[in-house]
Amino acid sequence: MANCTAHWDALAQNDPEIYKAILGEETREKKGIELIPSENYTYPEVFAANGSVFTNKYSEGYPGRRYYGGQEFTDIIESIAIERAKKVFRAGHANVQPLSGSPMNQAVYFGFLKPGDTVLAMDLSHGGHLTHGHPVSHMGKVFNFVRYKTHPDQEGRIDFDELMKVAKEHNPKIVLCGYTSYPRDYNYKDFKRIADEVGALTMADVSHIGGLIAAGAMANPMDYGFDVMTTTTHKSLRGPRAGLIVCKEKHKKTVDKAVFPGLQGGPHMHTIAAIAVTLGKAMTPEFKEYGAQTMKNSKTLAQTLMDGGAKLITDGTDNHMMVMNTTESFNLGGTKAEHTLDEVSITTNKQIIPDDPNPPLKPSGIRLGTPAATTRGMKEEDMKKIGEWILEALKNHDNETELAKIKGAVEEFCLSFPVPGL
Ligand code: DSN
Repeated sequence: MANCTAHWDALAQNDPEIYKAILGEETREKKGIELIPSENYTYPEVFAANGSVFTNKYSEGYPGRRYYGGQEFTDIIESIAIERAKKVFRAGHANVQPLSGSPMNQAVYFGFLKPGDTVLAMDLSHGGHLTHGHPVSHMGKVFNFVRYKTHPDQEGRIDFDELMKVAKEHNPKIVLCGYTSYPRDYNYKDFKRIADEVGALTMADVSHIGGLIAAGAMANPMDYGFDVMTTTTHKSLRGPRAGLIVCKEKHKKTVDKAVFPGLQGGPHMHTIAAIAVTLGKAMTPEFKEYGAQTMKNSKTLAQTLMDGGAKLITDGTDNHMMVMNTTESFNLGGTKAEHTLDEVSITTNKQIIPDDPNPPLKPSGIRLGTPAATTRGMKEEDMKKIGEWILEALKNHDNETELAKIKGAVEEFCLSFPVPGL
């Protein structure tokens, strides 16, 4: 078996600059509270699989149909990963080769659409993602994306009347339900009804909540008859950095051909081994508990922030995340708010809010979420403390003494919550 200690010794000796930066990142991850909703701490078993000999192997094709020899073990791990993904997400077929979130979504578009075809997706400032057709993305240049939005008066929920109107007007080929900053539940039933009415395919990009779906803490679009679902594997799912696609059995050929040879070459077999491990973990009672706790933590953090005077754009949360309008709450732009929290070892990210008058690098808010903190074992009472520290830090953003005091308390608190695998 590969000797991990020898690997680290070799790196320390032969490339101390890189080794030191890795150690620095380990320390940063241990002593701070990670609240970026798309980040998480993975399992020791995932580190092992990800750093394994599969890094050495080329395996274009799919199990039993490869373009290179020596595939007896790659076929085993990819077949296991496929079967586990099908089981976890109750899907007819799974493709575990997408290298990450962007190629995963691109493969779906290229598989099902022709250039110029129309996709109906969420407006970017209301929670959509770059790969849902932002004009700066290649996808936005190749396909015609039309938009739906959230409703400002209904706790930020999707405006389904508007969605139906836009769908009827544009006859999209795909109706896409998926977000990167939408704190409400995804209403799959209404999406399916509207897509059926205009004869469109249904696609869900559940990258943020894939783990919560696997844990049974949130609804699964495949149970509502969706055609395709995509998810990254490193967010709430707690796996390696990658993506996967599940779909109805009848779409197997389209999806597989779109990923390889359509878009990608050699799959990253070390990552696929780690995805298989992740999906094995996702089937355990502990993971079910993790999903439920992540949601409870999110609700508690949101309530603590709102009780302390913070304006959340949806006045609450139905999932693992929340978006705070820091400009309205504390007269503090999102960039300054993010930096202030960095100063007290609480990591968040600046975030545009619906129809933000400010640009993405200087937006009006921040985004926070609980998957990573929950992985470390933090519970509701810890969320209350964290919420109080956030409020204190934002209110005292120009008081260095106060910020230093909060940072000390945060770092001491973190010591009692070990990071898995470190
Ligand atoms: N970067 C991811 C996020 O933070 O939501 C999406 O790709």
